[in-house]
Amino acid sequence: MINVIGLGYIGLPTALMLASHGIEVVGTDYNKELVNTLNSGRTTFKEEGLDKLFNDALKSGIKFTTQYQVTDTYIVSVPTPYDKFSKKVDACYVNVAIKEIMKVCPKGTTVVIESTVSPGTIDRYVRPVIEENGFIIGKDIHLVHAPERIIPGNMVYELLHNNRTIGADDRTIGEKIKKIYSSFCLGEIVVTDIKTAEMTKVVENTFRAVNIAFANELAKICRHDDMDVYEIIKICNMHPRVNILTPGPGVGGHCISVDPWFLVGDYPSLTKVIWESMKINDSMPEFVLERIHTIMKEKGITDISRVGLYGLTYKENVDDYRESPTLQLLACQEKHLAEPLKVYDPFIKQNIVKNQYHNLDAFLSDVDFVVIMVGHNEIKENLDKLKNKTILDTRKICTLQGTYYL
Ligand code: SAJ
Repeated sequence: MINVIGLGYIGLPTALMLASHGIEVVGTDYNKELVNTLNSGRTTFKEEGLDKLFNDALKSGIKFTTQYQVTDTYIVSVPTPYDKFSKKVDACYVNVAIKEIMKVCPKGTTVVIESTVSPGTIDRYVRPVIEENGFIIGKDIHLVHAPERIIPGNMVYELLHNNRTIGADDRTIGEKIKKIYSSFCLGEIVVTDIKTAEMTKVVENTFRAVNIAFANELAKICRHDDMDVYEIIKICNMHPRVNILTPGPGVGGHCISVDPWFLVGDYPSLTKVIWESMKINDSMPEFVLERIHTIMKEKGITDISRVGLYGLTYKENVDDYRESPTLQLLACQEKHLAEPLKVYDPFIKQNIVKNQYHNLDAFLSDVDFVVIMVGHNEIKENLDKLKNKTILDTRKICTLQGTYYL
């Protein structure tokens, strides 16, 4: 049996995938409400194919509980935030999980850490905790790091098809865990050591962050000198070795906007490009705010209460709003003591900010200037409703005449 610890965006789909491929799985989370929701037959977030996977896993007998189980294999998928001041990874949730596992696990257990951690985290923060509790690593507890790579918005497909990395102290244990993931994973699974696995995951997300920052910097240069950044990127990308990403209103989510900071925190004198890239990405919400004010002046719009932000999530067609550019923009506005702009997002049902709407038509009837912060399918299918409005499109999805871009 496998006990999956942490039933969030990664732990839940992983547990469901294992269960629906014939493995006995118990999912554990400290959050009672979340466990109750799952036990009442409902998933806790929206994702293409997740409900079907959930039903398959239920039929296969998956269980959800707040209790840690007595078993020989644990998969830990808990958050790893970064310390805002030191920028270093904060492994406190991983350590809580390890301590709880040690209270119940039999000798010879394998603990697989899926949570993203910076290189050396397991050496520095996890091994000492295990040893302090009298366990011998490699005998009483085997350690494995198997970072995930799935992208929100396409998680179920990517869980099945992405290549994976497994880092282990002991190759035989690595191969044993590879066999478990191979029960559903159609991609190639590479077995390596733990520190290499830690580094590859952080590097992958840092690569993307740096490349998004490059696109964002181009957007700023082009705005400064009145050039069309999208046309320029389109043409550049026709070169066989150039593939520039898309500028946007900022970088959100719990991965690309977080993981590169781990490297900055651990190697401050060696991470100039990464540090600058993170700063550029973080500056984008304020850049959008400045664009809003410039356009208002140009169009003679004086009433800021008639300006609205479309989209609150960190990207299109997901319901995750952690670190979202819209929240960053609102925080920036708050610094200037301004009344928050009106906001609407079809994916966010609860009230999380002031002046939030829950219906597109009601939102549109209260604003004259719409800022598209997220390119959800809903707005793509309703662009005709934006006719006669002033539009700032930060995602380049709107082709209506007169639309402003980044
Ligand atoms: N963004 C841009 N321009 C782009 C691409 C993205 O502005 O060209 C923005 C998005 O709007 C969003 C942010 O960047 O705000 C991040 O979105 P994303 O779609 O690039 O990535 P995530 O954070 O949803 O998922 C990433 C993925 N990592 C990589 O592609 C290297 C995913 O594979 C990882 O599993 C995930 O992080 C994770 O959990 O670490």
